[in-house]
Amino acid sequence: MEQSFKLLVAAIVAASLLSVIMMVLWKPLPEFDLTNTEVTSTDVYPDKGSVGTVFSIRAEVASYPEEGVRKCEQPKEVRAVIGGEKAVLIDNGLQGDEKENDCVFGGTWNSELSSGGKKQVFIEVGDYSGKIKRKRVGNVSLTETKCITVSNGKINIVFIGSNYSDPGQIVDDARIHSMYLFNVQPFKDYEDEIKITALNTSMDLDCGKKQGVSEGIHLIQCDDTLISRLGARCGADEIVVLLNSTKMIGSAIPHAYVSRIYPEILVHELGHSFGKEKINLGDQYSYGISSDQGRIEGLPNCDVEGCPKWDQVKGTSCVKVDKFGLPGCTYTDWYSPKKFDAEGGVSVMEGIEAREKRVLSPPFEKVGFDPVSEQYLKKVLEEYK
Ligand SMILES: [Ca+2]
Ligand SMILES: [Zn+2]
Repeated sequence: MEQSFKLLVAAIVAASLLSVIMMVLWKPLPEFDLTNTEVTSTDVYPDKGSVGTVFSIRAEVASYPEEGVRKCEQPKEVRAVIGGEKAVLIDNGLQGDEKENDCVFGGTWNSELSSGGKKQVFIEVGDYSGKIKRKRVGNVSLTETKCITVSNGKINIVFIGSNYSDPGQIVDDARIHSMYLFNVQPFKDYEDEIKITALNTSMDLDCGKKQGVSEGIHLIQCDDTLISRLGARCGADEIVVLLNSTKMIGSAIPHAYVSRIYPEILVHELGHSFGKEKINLGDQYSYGISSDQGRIEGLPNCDVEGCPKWDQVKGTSCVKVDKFGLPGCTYTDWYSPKKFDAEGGVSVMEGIEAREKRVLSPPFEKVGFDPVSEQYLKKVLEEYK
């Protein structure tokens, strides 16, 4: 008798423990009624682009249980379906969807693995029983990313656009930039050897500012891994990144980056990036620090006192002061091959001052390289040939 009583107590204790555990583990399914749910406004940005473009999608999904009542409930899933590919949309305030739990769901779709063409866009809302409500909300057009030959030759300079709204625009831009470049020596002499390729993409190459050599100087930094991969697709020897911006900006290393409306700045940046070294030509203006404070070990167009590097090169000298009146060629203890001369052949590596403008069209500033820089670029071009 006592034995069975103990067993009974043990059984009751076990059963109540189990129910406590069950109560902790078991959560009721959220209440969600698909029948009253509507997909109202939607937004897909951009509405066209090249393969590889990341699209942002927003959709408003709300329940209308009775006249005049709008509720933000949590469906099991809200997703966009674009050309058969799915992108989950979330209402947590972190997906470009405005506030948390405000019926606006957001997410992104990376078109990298898609083919070109017109794609239908649907928004799907799923409930907890597996039912789905589907609404067609529009289309996006995807352009195949292609390497388009602008001019023929062996040394391949590939132009890649960042954030272009029209992927085809890059072809026209590459043509204008290269025509300008072919007016500058030594590129002029190598026009027949240089191939110009444009990659028609509207991808965002994630270009932003980063801190430069000194306070106040900003450089451009993009997703260079992606850029190198895109360039390799077109067999690039050199890559130029055109930014869809009208700001007077340019930067170099490892590629040349420039606003699409300033081919003058491109020549300067290409001076830095053109060639197989990490830094090729240097800035012929002073950074305000000496060479033992800096990280650059040597530059073909800057030299120590006496300038032994170019004492055999015609038309050069050994100049202490840059065009801003400061001593130095990159570093304060280095010298330039040519004295600044605003009238005559200004070396573009002294720093470029372009006229402020709004569009990519002539007149462009006349620029050139000094004999030492020109000779260096010629050597690089010969090595590529
Ligand atoms: Ca939201
Ligand atoms: Zn520079």
